[in-house]
Amino acid sequence: MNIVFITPTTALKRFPGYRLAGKLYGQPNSITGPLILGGILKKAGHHVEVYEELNGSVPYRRLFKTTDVFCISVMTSNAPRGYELADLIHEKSDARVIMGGMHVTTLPEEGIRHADQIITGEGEKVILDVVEGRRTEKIVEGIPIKNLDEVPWPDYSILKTPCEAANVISTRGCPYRCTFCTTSRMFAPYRQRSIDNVIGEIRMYKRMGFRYMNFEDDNFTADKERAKEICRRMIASVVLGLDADKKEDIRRNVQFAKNIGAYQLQPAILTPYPGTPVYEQMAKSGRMLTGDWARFDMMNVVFQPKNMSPWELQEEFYRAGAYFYDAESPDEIGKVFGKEYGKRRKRFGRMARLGVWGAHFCSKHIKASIYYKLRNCDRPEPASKLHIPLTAHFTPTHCRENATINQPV
Ligand code: B12
Ligand code: SF4
Repeated sequence: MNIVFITPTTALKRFPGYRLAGKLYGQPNSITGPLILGGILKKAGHHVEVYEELNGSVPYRRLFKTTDVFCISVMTSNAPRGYELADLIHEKSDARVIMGGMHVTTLPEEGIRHADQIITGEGEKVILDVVEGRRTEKIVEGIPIKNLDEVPWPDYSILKTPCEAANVISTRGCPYRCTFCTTSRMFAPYRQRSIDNVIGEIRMYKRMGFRYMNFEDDNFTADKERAKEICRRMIASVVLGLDADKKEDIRRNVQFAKNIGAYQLQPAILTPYPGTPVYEQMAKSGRMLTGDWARFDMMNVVFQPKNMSPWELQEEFYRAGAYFYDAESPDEIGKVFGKEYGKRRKRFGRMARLGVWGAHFCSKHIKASIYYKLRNCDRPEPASKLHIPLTAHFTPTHCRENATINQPV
């Protein structure tokens, strides 16, 4: 069979200017689920191609004619585009559409309105049976793999869109349960790969000629001794807008990331994802500002924060970027990581400042823009008006809440 995996993305992220900024921020890289699942299908004799809309264009016209099964990988912010694609595929071809990933694991009833079948949770153990027609239920529950060393390494030979960095994920899930976190629920329980297995994968990427590799574990330092053994931490990740957060706390966290000499800052606005306790809490107490999934990308405020207005939080996000990627930082980065990184940082800093300027401009002058609405919204819409589900649970039984909910670490 001809099988095509697509990881969709929003219209904004398909825009060439956005792709360019993404390249300056870091090397194009790929979500590994489709590469792992595609690799399993290829090994079973199928022809597989994998595309990421974020990184390049997809030859849909050709694919509509030649593909038997489309597999769409759906997270919350790309769900509307994923559904649009699924409807288009059904209209233009006879291919089947299977969906999987974070969002449809949480809300399979929403996804199944557009797909022929949904696989919830981890797909490795069931993908072949579903594609080859031995499992025909509309919603198939994926089974978490106990021994991660059994998972095949991602197969980059089937990836058709640009990719300069290989993603290494040495664990799945996290021992904690922050109330806003999707992945600790999606990939439960927390599991580690053996260090030998991880090193083997890294060696393979070196042989393949990858110059860059990213550790993309959700909580790489959960087991500090193990983390030290693999490599030293280079990326600082900060969540902005927790109920306990005041502006000073956010600024202190960003300052900390700068003080430790982190190469990259990934400021992320707290995003109440369906399936998390924070989502239910916000939806039920009427604090959600929108039900437009495309805005759930951790760069837009979609809820009413406790200690500041939505726009103030959005501004703190911009401030964090501007402060971290300031005009002096390229020199410091250049000294530690080399000239090439210094230059890259300089270009990224400029693009980031341009983006912030654009968002501010829209917030003041373009009434139809989301930024204008955010700046001028004084009160959230009641959830009933937003048409969002008030509760959403991961369907797999192993993911149901059974642990104490921890505060972020
Ligand atoms: C690497 C990564 C990226 C990379 C590459 C992703 C890409 N090109 O789209 C980059 C940096 C570019 C990125 C970008 C973004 N990301 Co990201 N990313 C990750 C990360 C860290 C690892 C992904 C991964 O490889 N996981 C491991 C593999 C094994 O899991 P998987 O891919 O989900 O696949 C398994 C299952 O989901 C399922 N499955 C997946 N796809 C399919 C498809 C089918 C048909 C089937 C049957 C099954 C199936 O089976 C797979 C095997 O078990 C995850 C966190 C995480 N732990 O997953 C966040 C994560 C997916 N990203 C997230 C977000 C928010 C984003 C951005 C919106 C960030 C932004 N502000 O722009 C963008 C959106 C990109 C887009 N496509 O629109 C969130 C999504 C939350 C949610 N509930 O939607 C996550 C979960 C991080 C988090 N902190 O919560 N991301
Ligand atoms: S520390 Fe919290 S946010 Fe980070 S992966 Fe673990 S549960 Fe999720």
